[in-house]
Amino acid sequence: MQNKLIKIANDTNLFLKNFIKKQKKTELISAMKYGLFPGGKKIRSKILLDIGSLFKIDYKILITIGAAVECIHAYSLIHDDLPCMDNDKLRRGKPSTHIKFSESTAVLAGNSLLTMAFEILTSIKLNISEQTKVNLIKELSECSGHLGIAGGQYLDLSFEKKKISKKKIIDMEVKKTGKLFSFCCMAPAIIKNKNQKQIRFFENIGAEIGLLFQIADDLIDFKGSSSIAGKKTGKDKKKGKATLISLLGYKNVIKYSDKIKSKIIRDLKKFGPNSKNISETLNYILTRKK
Ligand code: GRG
Repeated sequence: MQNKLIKIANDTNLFLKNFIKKQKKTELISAMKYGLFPGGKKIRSKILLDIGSLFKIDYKILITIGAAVECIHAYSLIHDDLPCMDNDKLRRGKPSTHIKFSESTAVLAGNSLLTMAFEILTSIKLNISEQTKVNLIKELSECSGHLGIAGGQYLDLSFEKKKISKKKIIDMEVKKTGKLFSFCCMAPAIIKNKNQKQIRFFENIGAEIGLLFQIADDLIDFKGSSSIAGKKTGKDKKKGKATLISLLGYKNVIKYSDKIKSKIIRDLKKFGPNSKNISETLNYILTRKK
């Protein structure tokens, strides 16, 4: 699994470096690159490739779409660390972008990575039809805005130091973290021109994977080591974050996440032997230390 992630990271980073190289140089590029590279685990791209393997979609197409997703992900991390959001000084084992540069530069570099994601999806070299590109852009913009990541982040911040129900915590986590995973699961079905029912099936699988991923992230914050995670741990309790751990307790959350994992694996089995790829990724997600 680790080797697969390294290959995905190398291929994605190479694509992004070449993409940026072809653009005119600006003062924001170094802050954008700082937020993007070395660039994290690339777990969203792995999910995209796993679901893509169920539909036998070309690797290069998936790496390109994954690169767009990683730009939005990097943007969300840059903004998440800002003093007006979670105020974190360490990310991916190095000073957060606003610490290294400045707050205004971090805001603008983040915004530029968001728009670059859509630029990537329109690129002529991405070998899918124009209509498919439009469909992907529509879904990705919905997943990123107030119905998705930005809306989820709003809820996350507004839930601090309050008693929040399980349903509301799940809704917040599915928006904040799950929506980008939903896009990764929907994209292959969109490329294959599947009907709305099938696309929504994959959207839901992505939401469940995202929830699982967020639970694992919360477990790392709860029990993990800061030096291994590359970011400060033990923050959620201090900030009074509404998480499933704070509501249900550690043991119940582990049971709950195992149940979600089994359901996802059961639901994807009908797609044939390549569904083993997603099982491998889910096991990684739940055992990861960073
Ligand atoms: C609209 C994109 C957008 C952003 C503005 C700041 C914000 C609103 C949203 C924050 C969303 C956020 C940070 C969710 C947490 C998701 C999460 C668990 C991130 C950690 O992902 P990893 O572990 O990171 O995949 P690496 O470093 O491995 O890439």
